[in-house]
Amino acid sequence: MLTEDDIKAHLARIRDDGYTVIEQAASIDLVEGLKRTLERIEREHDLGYAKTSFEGFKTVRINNLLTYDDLFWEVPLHENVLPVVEGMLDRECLLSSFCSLVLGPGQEAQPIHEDTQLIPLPRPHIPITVNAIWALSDFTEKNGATRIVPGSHKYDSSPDYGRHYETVTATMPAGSVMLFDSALWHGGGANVSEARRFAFSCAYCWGWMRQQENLQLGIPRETAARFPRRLQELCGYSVYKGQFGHIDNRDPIELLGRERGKRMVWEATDAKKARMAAER
Ligand SMILES: O=C(O)CCC(=O)C(=O)O
Repeated sequence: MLTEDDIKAHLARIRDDGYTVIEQAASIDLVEGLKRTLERIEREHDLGYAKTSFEGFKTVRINNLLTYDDLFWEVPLHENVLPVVEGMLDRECLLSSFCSLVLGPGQEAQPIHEDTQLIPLPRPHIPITVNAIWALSDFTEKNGATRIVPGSHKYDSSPDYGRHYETVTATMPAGSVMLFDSALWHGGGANVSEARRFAFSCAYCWGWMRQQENLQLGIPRETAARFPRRLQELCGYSVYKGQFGHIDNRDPIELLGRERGKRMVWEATDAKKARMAAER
């Protein structure tokens, strides 16, 4: 488990270089279980390659992963990853998207991009989304390890789509997780090996932002009701600062049969005023 000092060191690296690698974040047992589960789901649901060049014509991507198997619930909540994300954003952050990225042999390199470039904010800006790339296979030069441009999260522009850039390859052993500020320029590598490259992308955003995947509508209510409370909150059954995300002044987590979390901000303000008056 990460210590406070580990968390600080990872946060400093992300601030300075745009990324950090958490080695041995996940146990080999968990990694093997996740890979087996992905393979079974691909078979059972007859899932094939993606249909766009960005997603990869030789890549299998499964979106809305939390609906497929309870084992996947461990990923967004992982104790060696989530505390670093919470340190970059805050504890009221949200899961933005969670999908598998399984690159088959012959997959070409993905164009260099950044994940928030469609958001009309001047660059550079504060981190608004954090992506965790989970290596479920060893990530190598040959099998399509993610390529990154270190420090590019500080650039004042996004990359030109389809242009060639000098990159560093994020090679890392299976079980490692690369966490990066989503403004970092990056892209999947080319898989020129004979084997598939298994990975997840698990991205988080601020609680005041729109998530990339609509998890409240995409995950059946009865599935979300079985999640641990923290995962429910991450999926949007929560209210940011007691203001954003409420339903008629109620916390959406009540829809899952839970006690509400924090009070709404306006109620909390009155309660604070009353408390201060009573103390006078
Ligand atoms: O597959 C990878 O290594 C990176 C994928 C990626 O950056 C994306 O799909 O946005």
